[in-house]
Amino acid sequence: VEASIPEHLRATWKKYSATGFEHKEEFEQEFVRHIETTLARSLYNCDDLAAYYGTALAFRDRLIIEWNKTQQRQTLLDQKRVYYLSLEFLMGRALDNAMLNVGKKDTAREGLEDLGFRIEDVVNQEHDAALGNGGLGRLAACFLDSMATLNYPAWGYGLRYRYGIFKQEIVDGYQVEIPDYWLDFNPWEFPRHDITVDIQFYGQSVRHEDEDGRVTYNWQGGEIVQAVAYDVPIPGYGTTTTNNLRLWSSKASSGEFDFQKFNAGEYESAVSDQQRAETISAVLYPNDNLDRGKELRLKQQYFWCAASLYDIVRRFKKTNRAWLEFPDQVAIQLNDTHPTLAIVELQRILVDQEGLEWDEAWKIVVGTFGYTNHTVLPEALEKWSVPLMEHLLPRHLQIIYDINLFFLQDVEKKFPDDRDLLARVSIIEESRPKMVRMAYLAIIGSHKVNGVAELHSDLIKTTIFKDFVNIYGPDKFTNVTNGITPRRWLHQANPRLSKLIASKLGGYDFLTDLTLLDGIEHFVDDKEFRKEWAEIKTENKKRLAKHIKDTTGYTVNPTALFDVQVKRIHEYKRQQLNIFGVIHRYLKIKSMTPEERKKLVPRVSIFGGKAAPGYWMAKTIIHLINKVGQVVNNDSDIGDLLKVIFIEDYNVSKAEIIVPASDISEHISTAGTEASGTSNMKFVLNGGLIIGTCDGANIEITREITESNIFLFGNLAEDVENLRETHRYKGFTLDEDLAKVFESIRSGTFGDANAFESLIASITDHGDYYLVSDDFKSYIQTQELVDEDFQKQDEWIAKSISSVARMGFFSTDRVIDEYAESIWNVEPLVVE
Ligand code: Z57
Repeated sequence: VEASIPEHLRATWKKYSATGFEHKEEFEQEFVRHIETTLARSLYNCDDLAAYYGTALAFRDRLIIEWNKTQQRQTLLDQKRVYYLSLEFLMGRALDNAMLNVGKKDTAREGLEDLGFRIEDVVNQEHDAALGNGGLGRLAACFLDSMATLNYPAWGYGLRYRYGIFKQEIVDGYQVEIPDYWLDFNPWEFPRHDITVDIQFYGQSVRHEDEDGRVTYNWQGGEIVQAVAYDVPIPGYGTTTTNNLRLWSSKASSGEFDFQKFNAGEYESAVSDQQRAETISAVLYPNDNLDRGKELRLKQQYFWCAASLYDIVRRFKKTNRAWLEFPDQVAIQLNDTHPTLAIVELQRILVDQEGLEWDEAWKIVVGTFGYTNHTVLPEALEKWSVPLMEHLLPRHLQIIYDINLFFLQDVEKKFPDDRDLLARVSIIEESRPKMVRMAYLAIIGSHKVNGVAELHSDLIKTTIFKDFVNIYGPDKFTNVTNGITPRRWLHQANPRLSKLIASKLGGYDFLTDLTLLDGIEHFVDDKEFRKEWAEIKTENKKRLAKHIKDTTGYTVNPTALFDVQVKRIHEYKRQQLNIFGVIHRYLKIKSMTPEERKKLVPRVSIFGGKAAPGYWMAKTIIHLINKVGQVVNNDSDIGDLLKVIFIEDYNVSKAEIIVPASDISEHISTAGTEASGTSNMKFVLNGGLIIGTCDGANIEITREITESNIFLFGNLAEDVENLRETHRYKGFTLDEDLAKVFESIRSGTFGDANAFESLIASITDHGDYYLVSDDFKSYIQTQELVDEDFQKQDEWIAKSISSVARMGFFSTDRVIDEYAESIWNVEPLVVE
């Protein structure tokens, strides 16, 4: 079907082509038009929420116009494209970001003022797009921002969950999960009801042999679910490039539901078929760094991989190229092992549907994929049971077995008679039931494997993937240290700091070349600059203090030291170490004379983060933090010297308030467990110092900002294994001060002691796997150093400034250029 407008009619078309607003007056006009027509409201009925929608729609028009042009340009120039496959995109709010990226925030501010609105109130109406759990999902969102900013022809592919990560409420000190129904009216997505893919599940693989003896397999029967595309425009900063994030939504394939069943009176079954189909994209699994092996999760993974690959292959086929050129046109990056089935699906398409020979197809597959590993935690490494895989995806399991067979044959050739090696590297784990090891499949099906920080990339090469380094050689494995987008995490979250920096550097170029930040190092000794720097921090702390007051009722002193740990709650991230440290501080203050107390630095310990709903220990940690807060904050003997705050429902938009307000933040995982961490980068970029272990990206941050600007403590990764062994076989001695903390909890200081027994026992009786006791002393001592240094405010500010000056390396712009160069082999598009 020819869908394009005939040549001789195009002039008329072009004359009326939409352009979007430019000036304030045009913005106002568009705003009012959308309120009055799109939203069917009026000036007599326009609250902040309506104003948000009006503003969002005015900006959306601009984005979609540029989106269209970008897509046309990418199609016309037909360069190699990148596809970033991620089950999570933790986008946060879109409006503020869109306004800043297209450079029209001031225009909107003035326009909104003319119409009776404050831009901050309008922006705050937006519901976060929370399609992710934590670091991995937020990294994907930062990548999208950088890929668009750098003009790479790049698409994200994900799932359009009806429910994102749950909303957290704290009731009586316990976490309660509330569903996050966010799609009521989302102005940032465009349903593409014409872009659908039928996705098959179950059924059987049928063997067929033709007259020449050629054997083929065909996947038949089972059930079909339809994938519908929803597109989200991704504007780059300071460029017209507007890339696409395509999210798939599931629905029953007959459209509504089975009318035959319906007419036959089987109403319930007709409706339940439909509901079962819609269930696939209904909800994000709320686990971070944990694999639970649920069938619905596997269905989500295949549904999304199959729809995305169909789409990518369809686009490639339009160019009429030979299949061999596929890897020259397409790079697919796997964000963790969640999309590993895409490898198998592409092999199936090429062999079963396009009739390529196995070897030819496999070369194409391996040339196309890259795999990023984000964790070494054993409980997070995905494995799927063979019976489940066989039931849901019978043909894929066969292909996996063949991939494994050919791989093991190659290994056997290279390392003859090493049966142990074959068992160790087999994709199939010979357990009961047998399991498919997804990371191994991802390694074998990709041409590059990368970790996300230097230490982490070294660790995967020497531990979990050691055998594969032997087999493939070291060049297949590489490091790309994570980053963050300075647009959202500096310019948007901390506009005053961004402005101050721009005033010294003569403009905002640092936002697209973050290494330019080193220019502010010249002003470290500038009194006036230091003063303004400190004032901005105080302003940001006041803003957070207000949020704390509004949401918890507690009053905190903005001149106190703000000590922040916000991230998913996990034993390996050791929020328990932090709260035990807080209790230690509390007990110490209680035992001090009034004279001694005068010398103390008042501190506000701020926590935030969600626990996976089934993670009992993480929920216990949240409970303890809240109970400690109740006791300490209401202890009149303590006053401002210590406050303990748990901020409910930590998410991206809260991070934008919290991050710029920290004096010190905690990144204190057991060495060797946090692959990278990215909030550490956000805090330092906003002038906060950090206390941390030698783990993940903390190490590279230290290298950049120098050791005198960071508070490091604790055992090193290389010693962790030995310490654990020692605990297991020689028993272990509890740190004295930690013992006192436990005594105090057990005596009921923070309410029912039984509630916290399992948390204490995990340390005292079950081997202290995360080395809380081993690191306690050096943690406490380092916190004392923090107190001392904070009292020398002038030096503290100097540290803050020179740290920010040296953070250039941690921009996702650098990260994306590295992926493009060393893994994807793609070039940016030239955009006038
Ligand atoms: C997740 O957020 C991360 C790793 C995972 O395997 C899963 Br599942 C979720 C995180 C790491 O824990 C962080 O250390 C890292 O900074 C982040 O991924 C981005 O690489």
